[in-house]
Amino acid sequence: MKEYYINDDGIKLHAKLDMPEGVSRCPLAIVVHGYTGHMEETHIVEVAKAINEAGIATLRVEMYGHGGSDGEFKNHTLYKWVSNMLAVVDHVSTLDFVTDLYITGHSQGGLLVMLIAGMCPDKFKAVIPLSPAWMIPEAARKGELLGTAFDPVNIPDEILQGGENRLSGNYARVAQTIHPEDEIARYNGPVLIIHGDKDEAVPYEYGKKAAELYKNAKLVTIEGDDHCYNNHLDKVTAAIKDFLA
Ligand code: FER
Repeated sequence: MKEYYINDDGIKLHAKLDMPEGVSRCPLAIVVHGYTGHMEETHIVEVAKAINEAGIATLRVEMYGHGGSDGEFKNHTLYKWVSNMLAVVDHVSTLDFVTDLYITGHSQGGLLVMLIAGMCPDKFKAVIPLSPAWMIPEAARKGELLGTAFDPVNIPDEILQGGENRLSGNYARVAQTIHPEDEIARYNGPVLIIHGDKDEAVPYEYGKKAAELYKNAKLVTIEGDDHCYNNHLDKVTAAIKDFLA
């Protein structure tokens, strides 16, 4: 494992590179966490391991305001994450050992994967949104995020208050301008979507709908599983290995 930082115009992004065994050149998959997440969460670690076992290097990265990267959680927005991820894509494009690129991300990281795939449709051999939270922009336009209501026109300075997970109104201002359907339409490559049908945070219907909208998507439903695959993570990793084989 190699640990280092990727620079997004002065913002340091924490990264860990893991190589599969016994290869000098191989594909690489970028792996990203969700909202309040980080690279050591069990589902992120296990997904990365499965990808390594498929002979593909992984670069786990943490976005603005998360894990060991720069920035305060309350100031993170999807634009900052998009800027961060474009810097990560630029970085991995300079790595000599890399033959092909993949990208996977969980929840808000799955939404990020969908946006980046639309922006860089030429870069990836396939993309893997996991339980993608692509309802966030629509929810921000309606004025309800994480079960908390706010005025979507007169957005308050903070939309979530108190505790560690305070969140600036700018999160909602940014999210309101994002239209994931447009980015879905811009990516024609292979897509694997994995979603638990008992997801309490991102309704399963969004995974299903995204798989219908993509031109070339496969949906794997994890029956009886929740947002972070606490019941059947083995089925998630098996589906990823199967798809990459
Ligand atoms: C929301 C629902 C889900 C939301 C964020 C999420 C900020 C993200 C979940 C995740 O990334 O795990 O209303 O608002």
